[in-house]
Amino acid sequence: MTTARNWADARKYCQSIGGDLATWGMRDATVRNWIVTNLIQPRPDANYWIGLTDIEQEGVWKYIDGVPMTTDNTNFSPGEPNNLGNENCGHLYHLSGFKMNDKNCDENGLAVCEQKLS
Ligand SMILES: [Ca+2]
Ligand SMILES: [Ca+2]
Repeated sequence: MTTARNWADARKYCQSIGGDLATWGMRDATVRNWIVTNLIQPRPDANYWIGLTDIEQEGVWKYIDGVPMTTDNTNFSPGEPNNLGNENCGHLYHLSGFKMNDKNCDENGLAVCEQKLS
């Protein structure tokens, strides 16, 4: 979570440490809120990439583990995702209390990585 990167590089970073951008932890509101409160709010000046994208098909949002977006497993701000100027990557947006937003994948953000425990 330390260096700002674009979405693809954030994903590569997570994979390089044996995980991927966060999926199940973002779907579960309890876990998501814990992450925001304990890991993200202490550094509220940044945006945080998560494993949610409509890069394959515009407007069809999916988690990178293949789970489709629903209203229950996301918390987009009202009016989002809005694809404003072609936004295909999901992040937790510092200007909206770290609710979800779609953002241009080339912009910089920190990575919320997740790792499976075996
Ligand atoms: Ca889009
Ligand atoms: Ca947006």
